[in-house]
Amino acid sequence: MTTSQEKHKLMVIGPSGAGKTTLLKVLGMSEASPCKTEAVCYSSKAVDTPGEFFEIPRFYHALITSSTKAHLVLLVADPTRHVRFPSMFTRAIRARSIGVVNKSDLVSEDLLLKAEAELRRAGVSQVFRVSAVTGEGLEELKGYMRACGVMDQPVKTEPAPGPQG
Ligand SMILES: Nc1nc2c(ncn2[C@@H]2O[C@H](COP(=O)(O)OP(=O)(O)OP(=O)(O)O)[C@@H](O)[C@H]2O)c(=O)[nH]1
Ligand SMILES: [Mg+2]
Repeated sequence: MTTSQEKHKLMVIGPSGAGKTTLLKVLGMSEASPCKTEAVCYSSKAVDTPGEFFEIPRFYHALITSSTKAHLVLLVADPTRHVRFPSMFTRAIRARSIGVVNKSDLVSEDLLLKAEAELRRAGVSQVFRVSAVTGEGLEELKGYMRACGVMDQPVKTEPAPGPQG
């Protein structure tokens, strides 16, 4: 049985080197160091997946099965390298999916648009542009994640009490 806590996981899927593990880390969803991800990796808040599982169709079943544990899937594209996304890939995924074009710090508008078009081909209707390195676009993405319940609301700090007496 899946508990509600297990269900509130963020999952990342996308080509090798797209920055999935780095993104999870900067979003505060994983402690893992961004080195090569070799297997599907579950943590308390996230499901990280190896790029090869997206690039080699015989591994799709592992992504589909793991997606049952996720509440939100980020389909991550790397605009520095053209990778074809399977048409309507998201139909097989068992959770809400959105697109993320990462590495927005590295490429021109033209390449960002191409990566976004690939994500839309894969079936996402919403795409965020971010850079896991500069932080660009991350606040918008976090806002979406909060609305989906996969990230806690920011803690409101009370104003410090004034001097007593
Ligand atoms: N410039 C730039 N580099 C990035 C960004 N995000 C990740 N990287 C770099 O891209 C490389 C790959 O990042 P990872 O997070 O390991 O990529 P991954 O998608 O998890 O790769 P696999 O585990 O092999 O599937 C690392 O050197 C990161 O520092 C980004 O937004 N901008
Ligand atoms: Mg990784």
